[in-house]
Amino acid sequence: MVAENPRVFTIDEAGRRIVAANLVVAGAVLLAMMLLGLTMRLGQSGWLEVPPARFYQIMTVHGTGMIGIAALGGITVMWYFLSQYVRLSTHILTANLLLFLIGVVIILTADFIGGFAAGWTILFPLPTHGAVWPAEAAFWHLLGLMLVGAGLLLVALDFGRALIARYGSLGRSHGWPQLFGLSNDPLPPPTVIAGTMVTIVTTLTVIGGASIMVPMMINALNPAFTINPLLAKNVIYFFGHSLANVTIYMAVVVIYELLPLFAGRPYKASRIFVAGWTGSTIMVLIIFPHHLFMDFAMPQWASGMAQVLSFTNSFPAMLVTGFGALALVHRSGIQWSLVSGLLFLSLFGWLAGIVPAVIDATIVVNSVMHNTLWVPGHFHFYMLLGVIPMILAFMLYLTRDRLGRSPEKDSDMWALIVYLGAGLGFVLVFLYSGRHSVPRRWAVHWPEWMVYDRFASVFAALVILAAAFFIVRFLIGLRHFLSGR
Ligand code: HEM
Ligand SMILES: [Cu+2]
Repeated sequence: MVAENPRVFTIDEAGRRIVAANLVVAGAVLLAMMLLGLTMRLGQSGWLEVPPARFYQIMTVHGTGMIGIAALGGITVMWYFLSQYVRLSTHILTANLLLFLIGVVIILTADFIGGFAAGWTILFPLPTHGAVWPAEAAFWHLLGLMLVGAGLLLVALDFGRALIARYGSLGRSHGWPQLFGLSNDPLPPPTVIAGTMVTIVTTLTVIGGASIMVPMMINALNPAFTINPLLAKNVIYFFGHSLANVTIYMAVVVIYELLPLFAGRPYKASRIFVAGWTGSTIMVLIIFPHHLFMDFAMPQWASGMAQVLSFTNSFPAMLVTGFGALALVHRSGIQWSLVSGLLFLSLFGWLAGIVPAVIDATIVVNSVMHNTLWVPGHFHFYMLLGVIPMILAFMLYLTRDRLGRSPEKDSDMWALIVYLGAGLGFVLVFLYSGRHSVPRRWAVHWPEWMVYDRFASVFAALVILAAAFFIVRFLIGLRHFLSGR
């Protein structure tokens, strides 16, 4: 078995190849989806003619594709680091990529050719009663989603198998015996604890998603088979909220594993760390009713619980990660480079992005902000400035910024500054527009709103420039990684 806190990560050739393939696909899809995002902003700003039906197809592909690559990139980060502690299957990671690619082709066809445009949230009954597109398009879109989900489920089950083989149970690999004072053994490493959480949450989430998508697919083929829309909405948000969130918990291990390399100190788990992650494991799965505050048929206790838990949900894992990272680098003489810079950017994006999210999860605020651009504002904050920089940091680490590189060689820090500055500008425009009640998911904006949309378009173009720079650097360095040097 490999040492706890390894300073050098080992990976065999098959592993390197599939990790590289995953990241190439993630990088390419990320750029394509960003360009679709820019297209929407340009359409709203009146600078580009985007027919409304096309806008909603683009919106659906963009949202689905982005969550898809956040999951693909996140699970690759997790796989790479977790494989330092437990034996994972490269075949399963390969199967996941194939399922992902097949799913993407089906989704693109269903949306851009079939016309499906019900948004990434596929809320029933819109997908099958869209009127603008045939019900078969919904069937195929859902099938594509199921394939992507099946791939993730396979990887999560492989994680679970490997963790149980090494630690005996998921409770042990989560550090629970130590947390409850039942054992004095050393705690599992942070990545193993996080990997356990990801295993549990991903498995439940994907199964939950399938349990509503299958009935919806039947409904698409046979409208006589009906579904309770409120039940559907609950299950869909159990799936959608948890899946979008678990991508952060997958990718965050890049901080636990790489920051120590720059700071020259190990990142160790503690009982507080385990407690934090345990809190997040439970809460991330039960706070989805904060998406249903406007559904007055929901029991009041569900909304109350969701509001309270939304306040506390993200804090545990986030605080232990944030404080842990600060303690780690405090007076460590950390080496600044693109990778360590992106790691810090991602911490900032995650921590700061939670604030507008929590505000929106407050019932009195939600009743005003619910369908405004505040909502994309908060999730773009922690996705664009949190999860994506974690994945980019991992890409750059693998291919060029290996340890030992002196910081003055990084003449490319401009890309980091542009990404941060323009990314922040982009999400702040969303939030500001939301505060001024600009609705979300409107293809056509009033002229009064267009000035915001134009600022957002310029920021988006700059973010894409910086992201393209990171991804090209990654592609250029890929040979070194593949050859194992
Ligand atoms: C350059 C970067 C990006 C741009 C320009 C962009 C742009 C947009 C726009 C204009 C919308 C529609 C807003 C509206 O409702 O009017 C949107 C929605 C969305 N975006 Fe992005 N985005 C970017 C990055 C991301 C990232 C990194 C993620 C996640 C990893 C993401 C996930 C989503 C999701 C889930 C939706 C909601 C789709 C729906 O309503 O069904 N976006 N984005
Ligand atoms: Cu949520």
